[in-house]
Amino acid sequence: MNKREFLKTSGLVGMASLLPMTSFALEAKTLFNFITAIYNNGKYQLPKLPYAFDALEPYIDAQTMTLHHSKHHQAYVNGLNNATEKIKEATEKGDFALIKHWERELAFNGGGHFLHTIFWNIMSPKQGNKSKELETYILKSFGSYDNFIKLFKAASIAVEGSGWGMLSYEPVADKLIINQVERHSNLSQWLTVPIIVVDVWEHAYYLKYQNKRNEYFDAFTKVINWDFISEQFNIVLKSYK
Ligand code: MN3
Repeated sequence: MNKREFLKTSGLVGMASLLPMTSFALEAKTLFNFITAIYNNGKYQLPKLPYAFDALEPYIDAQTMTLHHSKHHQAYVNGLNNATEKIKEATEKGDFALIKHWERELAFNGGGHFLHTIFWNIMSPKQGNKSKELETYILKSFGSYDNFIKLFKAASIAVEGSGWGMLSYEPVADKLIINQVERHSNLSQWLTVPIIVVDVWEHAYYLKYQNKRNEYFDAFTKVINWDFISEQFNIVLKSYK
């Protein structure tokens, strides 16, 4: 029985989703341990932020965090629930006339919901430390930490329009790679596991940084949560080896 099944059968799912994500994350040691916090009773739901809205000041301002979490992320959760419902209806009726539209909505809002949940967790006012394993993989994949940040920044600030910069584990060559993601779902490279994501949609930085996406990226690096990332990375490696 895995952690999720245990929580379900023991009736703890509802409780777990009410706990602040930090206290839940401390006891759960499974990949993306926030899954029960973002899906409950057949519905996707908005997780609580694992820290206060102003906790990332001065790098990420409280007003941006509040709008970003309670308006933008909530809209993706609503859109995902709606698309899921519409696809279920279409399947039951055998009417797939609008399937292209709903599949696009499903991918867009699902990507939005999952990526934002990772994003909140990979940031923290307390940066923590990179594990030895994560450092080894950064060196092996990019040559140095400095090269990794330079590549991550160059790719992230060059995303065309709205999207994300992403550090992923690529299990075929057993290394880390950087991807750009357009919107929430385009240009994805399947089989990879996202390790760090940076939101470069204007809503993530415009109030404080206006069009200076590069300055926002530099600020983002001051709030990266290395403890969380190292723990997730360790679980990813274990699950593939
Ligand atoms: Mn966003």
